[in-house]
Amino acid sequence: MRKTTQLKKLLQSEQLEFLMEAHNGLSARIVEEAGFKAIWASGLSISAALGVRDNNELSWTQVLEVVEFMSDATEIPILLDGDTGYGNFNNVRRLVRKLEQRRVAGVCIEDKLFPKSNSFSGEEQPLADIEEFSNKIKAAKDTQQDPDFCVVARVEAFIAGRRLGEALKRAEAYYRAGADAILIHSKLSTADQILTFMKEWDNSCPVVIVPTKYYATPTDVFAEAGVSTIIWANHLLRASLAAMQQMARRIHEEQSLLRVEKEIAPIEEVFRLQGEAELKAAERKYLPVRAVLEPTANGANGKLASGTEAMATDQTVAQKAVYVARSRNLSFKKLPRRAGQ
Ligand code: SPV
Ligand code: MG
Repeated sequence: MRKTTQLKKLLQSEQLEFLMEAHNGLSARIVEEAGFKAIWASGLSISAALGVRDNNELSWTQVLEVVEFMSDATEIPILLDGDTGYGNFNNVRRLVRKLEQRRVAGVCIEDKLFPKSNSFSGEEQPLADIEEFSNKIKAAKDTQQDPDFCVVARVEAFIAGRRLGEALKRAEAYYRAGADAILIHSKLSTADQILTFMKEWDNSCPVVIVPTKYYATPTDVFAEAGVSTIIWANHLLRASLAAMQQMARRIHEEQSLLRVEKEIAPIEEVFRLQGEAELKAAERKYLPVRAVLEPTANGANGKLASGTEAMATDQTVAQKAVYVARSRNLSFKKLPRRAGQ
């Protein structure tokens, strides 16, 4: 099933669904292996992982490059946190075209102004004009080639200190403009704003939430309220921060790897997550073989002609080398050709 279709089905499913944050190819693969059905490519996490602020300090093509690595590394769909769309309707159109080319399943855009700030930082969060933002949504929907590409409209009314009426008015306008789902955001430590929104929302399209600040509310409460999808927005980044800070301090203090080696992932796990096994299999399939002669058990020299090993430039030469080695009772092994040979 196409990634776009997977994401659309997830947003429209009857049961509560979950997206987990990732910020690069490696974390995206970890999310997929953990069993999640989809990935949230978080603007906060991607920018933080690159050491910059979540204030559009990354250019949109830099974000695109990161999300391309994530998309290549996984088969589950990715919903990109596209901030405000990096400009006006025209920038959104170009973004959607580029995301589709990279097999990114959807984009979420928020009704703030470029350059945006993270929703949890500071009080000043100016909102976009409703009509202008609705047209951005419309432009995105008109641009997509794949009918299942998803555009999620994020309502920041509560973040900007506005009331329920404003949140509902915006959500309805964005739905009418073609949004596949509404993301309603809140920075309160309780879920009050979200639950009152859900009571009034007429369920015309699915609702997505990000319970980073109201994390103490049990997940069942959201399911009962009719929420479609929960985004765990930054938890892999924050877990890795804690692990890296602790490990850097330990190794700095201990000036030795002796005690820490057992506590961290083995190098082989890094290779596995990078997909080393696939490359090995591909080498067996695509690289010409060479026969290497080795001394036999009785001490005979494995030299074939003047060299120490019979290099094969193609299969036929390799087979000849193996044949000669066998006829002289020499042991041999076949190795894949190394780069430059
Ligand atoms: C992100 O993950 O970048 C988000 C969610 O936009 S939040 O940080 O809660 O604004
Ligand atoms: Mg963001």
